[in-house]
Amino acid sequence: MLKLHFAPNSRAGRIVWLLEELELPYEINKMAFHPKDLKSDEHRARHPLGRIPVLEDGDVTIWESGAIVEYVLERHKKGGLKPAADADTFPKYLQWFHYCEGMVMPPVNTIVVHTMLLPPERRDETVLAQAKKLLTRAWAPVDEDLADKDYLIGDFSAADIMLGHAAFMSNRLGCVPDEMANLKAYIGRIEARPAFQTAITMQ
Ligand SMILES: N[C@@H](CCC(=O)N[C@@H](CS)C(=O)NCC(=O)O)C(=O)O
Repeated sequence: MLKLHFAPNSRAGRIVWLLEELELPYEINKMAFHPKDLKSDEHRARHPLGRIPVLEDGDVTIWESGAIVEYVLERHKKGGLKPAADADTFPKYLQWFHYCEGMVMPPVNTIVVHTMLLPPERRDETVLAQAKKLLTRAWAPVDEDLADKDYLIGDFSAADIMLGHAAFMSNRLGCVPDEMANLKAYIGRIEARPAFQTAITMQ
């Protein structure tokens, strides 16, 4: 059975969400989002940097949330969540899927570091303000693209699992302004999905 190494309020939620959407059986190793668990020898043996998510599937151990999503879709998908390579929506699917870790998550990481992870005396307001500006700016093309559709390529897809999760996180950080009405409505649709609820409330 698939085994997910997980901690709450993290990208590991993307994988729970995916597995729930696909109705695949899985087990979870719940860890604390804390160095005592993530940087333990046991977890570093799974992921050299002591990060999550990590997925185990028999002899396979794989990390990087996007790679895990692709892996599960290719090896275990029970239909859908990814358009065929010759579909009109395929380029956009790839674009938004990779925009998540490529463009959106770097400023999210900086914001989390300078609001939560660093001790107050090492937090830098200038770096924080710049990251917030960058993050808000990164959402503008997504907001624009969502003007005429419910999800990133029309139908719900794994691109929504990546970028939709990042949108939810960014909104929680206060970096999705009200003027981005399409994006706000999109986040509402994401939040209403039962599989997302399961993932996001898992502790
Ligand atoms: N690009 C990686 C990022 C993995 C990552 O940094 N995960 C965070 C949680 S969202 C983590 O494990 N942080 C613990 C740490 O930095 O020590 C992915 O998408 O899986």
